[in-house]
Amino acid sequence: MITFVSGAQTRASQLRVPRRVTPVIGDAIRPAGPPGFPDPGRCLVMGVVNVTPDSFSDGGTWFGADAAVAHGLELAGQGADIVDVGGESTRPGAQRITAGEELRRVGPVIAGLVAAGLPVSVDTMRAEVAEHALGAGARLVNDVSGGLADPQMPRLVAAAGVPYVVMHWRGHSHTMDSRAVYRDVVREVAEELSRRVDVVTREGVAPAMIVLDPGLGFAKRPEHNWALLTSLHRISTLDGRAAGFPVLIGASRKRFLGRLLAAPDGTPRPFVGSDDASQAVTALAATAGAWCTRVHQVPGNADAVRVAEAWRQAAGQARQAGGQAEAASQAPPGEEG
Ligand code: PMM
Repeated sequence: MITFVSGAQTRASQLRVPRRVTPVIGDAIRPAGPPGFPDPGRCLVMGVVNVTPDSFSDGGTWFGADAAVAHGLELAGQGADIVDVGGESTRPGAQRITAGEELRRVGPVIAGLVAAGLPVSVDTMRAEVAEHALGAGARLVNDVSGGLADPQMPRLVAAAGVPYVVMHWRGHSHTMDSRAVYRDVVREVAEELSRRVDVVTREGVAPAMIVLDPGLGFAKRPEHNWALLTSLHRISTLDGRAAGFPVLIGASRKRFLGRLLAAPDGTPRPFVGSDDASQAVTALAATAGAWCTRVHQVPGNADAVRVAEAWRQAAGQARQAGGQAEAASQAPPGEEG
């Protein structure tokens, strides 16, 4: 659109072509994280320690307590800001284990990592397991069911006053693939997460303690995961219902990456071969303002979040410079410069 400045005679210098402020990729707001965790001014890296014989990506590798503690220490040494310890596999089709077995798996590992001074989170859907883990020094509860699997969980987390990852979830692993049906995945995930936020806050969880997670791969087909990844701001704000919660992303080694990288005959890439793609997702999600990325391989992701932060800062400066140029171009003649 061309705007003519006032005056009967129009000279070329009086033609005002409003400059469009170029959209800058990477200047999305990153809401502050919950208290009790470092804020290094970038997306955090959560390193995964699965103490399970059957997790999708690394089941069995760190099953013994000593091996699991050593692995957690290694991840922290490589740059993980948080170490996430889980004892129950959530891979599609997985059957549940007892709370006793879950505790037997994670208890000594959490104790060992806390003793070494690491910030530890517990990946569990059970209040009983979370309670023991918090007693052993875990600082965050990562509940992939967002409080749906165990209704006692929100009250326990509220009483403990720790941060709570509320992930989007539609049911246990043996049913989740059949529940991956959406008309508008971003709208529905935001809506369902919003209902969970209502429930957990009613149970006493402080909003400042809540971290949201779209639950990539949990009742999601590949196209659903991609749609969610490109709409982190709508997840963070619950599609306009909230000012913005911090968001955690768990894309690492998920099936949708293996499918993206499939061989020409359609055979999905084995998950260990998708670590580079996981890092690419980390870089993009961190650039879009994610608070934390949950990953199995730390070094490349620790680099990726730093690249993303440099990008975000440059994007912020570019946006500012664009805004100043825009203001100057809108100023009446003679006031420029
Ligand atoms: N994914 C898995 C396990 N825990 N927690 C959160 N918050 N987000 C996730 O996406 C998530 C999770 C499953 O992955 P794994 O069993 O391969 O670690």
